Amino acid sequence: MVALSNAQIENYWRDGFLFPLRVMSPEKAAELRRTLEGVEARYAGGDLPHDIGLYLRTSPHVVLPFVSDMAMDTAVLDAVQGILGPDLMIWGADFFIKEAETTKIVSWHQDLTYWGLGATSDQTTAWIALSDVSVASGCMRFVAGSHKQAIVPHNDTFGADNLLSRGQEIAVEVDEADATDIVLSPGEMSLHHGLLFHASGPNTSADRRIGLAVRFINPNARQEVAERDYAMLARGVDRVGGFTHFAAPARAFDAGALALYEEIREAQRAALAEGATGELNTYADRM
Ligand SMILES: O=C(O)CCC(=O)C(=O)O
Repeated sequence: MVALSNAQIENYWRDGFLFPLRVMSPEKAAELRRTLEGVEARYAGGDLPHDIGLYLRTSPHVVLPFVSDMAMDTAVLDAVQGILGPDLMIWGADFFIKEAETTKIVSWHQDLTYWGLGATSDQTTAWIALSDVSVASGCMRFVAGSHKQAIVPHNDTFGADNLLSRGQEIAVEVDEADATDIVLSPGEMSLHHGLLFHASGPNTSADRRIGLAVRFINPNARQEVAERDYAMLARGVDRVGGFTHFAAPARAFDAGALALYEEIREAQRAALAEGATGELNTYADRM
């Protein structure tokens, strides 16, 4: 696999993001999409403790082997290693799915606002496209260089169309004209820093827009709000030990993984819910 070039690494730290990076073939992306849609169909009947939508939206890598495999794919890890170094852990993962011709959006926000990890650069998000991700289908939009500021104030809007837990929105002016459209083809990915101002619009296209956001940290990251926190070691070693490690699931939704899912959800909710001015969305731990 091809590691990031020095120029790409410099661009990431200058802009706060990097794209497009091809991490798998279009055929492989199509196969993963079929697997995802098979899981959606198989569990639509509600024979799990929570709605299948919750498991996909928050931490699917804990309960679904195809997601942990996707997150730990060599090409993905090689790129992330260029940013975070050789020791990599997966702190979280989220499918962001916007159905065809729907109004769901993501408001302008900085990821690190509610993660309890502080304003650290020891994290990055790898967002992997499993469908066409265009302006029409509601691609992400990034403001270059905005990761160089601290965490700015956010307001909770709790908007019904917002995919975020509190509909959190940056309270300062964001100049939309400065934003870059992060257009991706199936099998491509972007990387973004957790302080970067970003948002995404509605899906006006005739197909679903599907992406998996994998939240990587290195062992220097620290959970500052929740009493304990969890991470999956993806590469290298953890010489710091600030996170409880767990293994990738062996089978979809096995009993051990379902129990672990609840433990992680409970622990991470403590950070996500801190200071909330209302009830979190139904998918209470949406980030
Ligand atoms: O998928 C989207 O539209 C937004 C995702 C996002 O905010 C993130 O991955 O941090």
